[in-house]
Amino acid sequence: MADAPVHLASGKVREIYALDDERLLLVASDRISTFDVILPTEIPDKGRVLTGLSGFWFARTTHIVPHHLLKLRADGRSTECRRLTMLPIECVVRGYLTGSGWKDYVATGSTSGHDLPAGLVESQRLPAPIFTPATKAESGHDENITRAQAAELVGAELFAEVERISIALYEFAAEHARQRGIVVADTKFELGLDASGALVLGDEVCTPDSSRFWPADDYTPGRAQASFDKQFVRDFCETQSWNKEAPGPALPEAVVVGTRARYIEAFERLTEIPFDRYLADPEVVLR
Ligand code: PZK
Repeated sequence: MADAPVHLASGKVREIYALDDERLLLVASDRISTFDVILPTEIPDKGRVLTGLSGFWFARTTHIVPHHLLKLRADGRSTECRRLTMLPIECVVRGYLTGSGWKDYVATGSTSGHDLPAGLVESQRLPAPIFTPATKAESGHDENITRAQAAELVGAELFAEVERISIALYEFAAEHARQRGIVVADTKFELGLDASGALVLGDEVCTPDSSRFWPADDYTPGRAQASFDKQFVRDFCETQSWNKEAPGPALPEAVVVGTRARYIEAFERLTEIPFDRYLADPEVVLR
């Protein structure tokens, strides 16, 4: 018999286990966070949607970079992956000016050392996607760093490759998504090195948790955009007298049902695979 997996770490909504010296098990829960707080109510199948989407992107981007995925388990939320030595930076790519990139721009006219044109408005599409690395904060918030700081952390040669790969991955996914009515405003990748020193894509890829997904049909520059996946949750939370500190409010059934439908809609639009087929055989996303 195989040994029971050893729990290594908990993310906000995922767990990571060691299978052996070479392999990890990533398990995506149905937990949901908003305003950085985990809510007491789960969204059924959310972890499966995110796991399936990541698998879909991994399988379709091997012309850009190899990935860590070895197997999608039958539960649809667990992936066996190769153990890597993760780089100490978050590889963030922004195609649109929002979140901390927008905040940095308003304060300084630049973000992560990219001098941007004057007069950009909130949520505006950038002339070209930019690489805006961040540090991995042990607890709490990642901090944007300049490209020069990131190059110091990983070395100039590796940095250049990481930047090129990250931009290429974002361009591929954002173009695919845009054709299917979803704007991927920005996204975060995690890359690592395998035993031979090759760069490998890890973590999750272009999911609603690692990216900002916006519905393309009401994209309007000059204001904040609705979230494709979490808008019902945010709208509900705004009706509550909640100070945005833990614990967050429990979600009504209608918000759970509506939000689950949005996750499944994102999955089906992007993969063009019925979610039921994914549940019957998760590895369908890899073909
Ligand atoms: C790794 N994380 C983040 C994910 C968590 C934390 N292939 C890999 N090799 C070595 N380490 C990691 C990976 C991956 N992916 C990823 N931390 C380590 C993370 C999920 C749950 F608690």
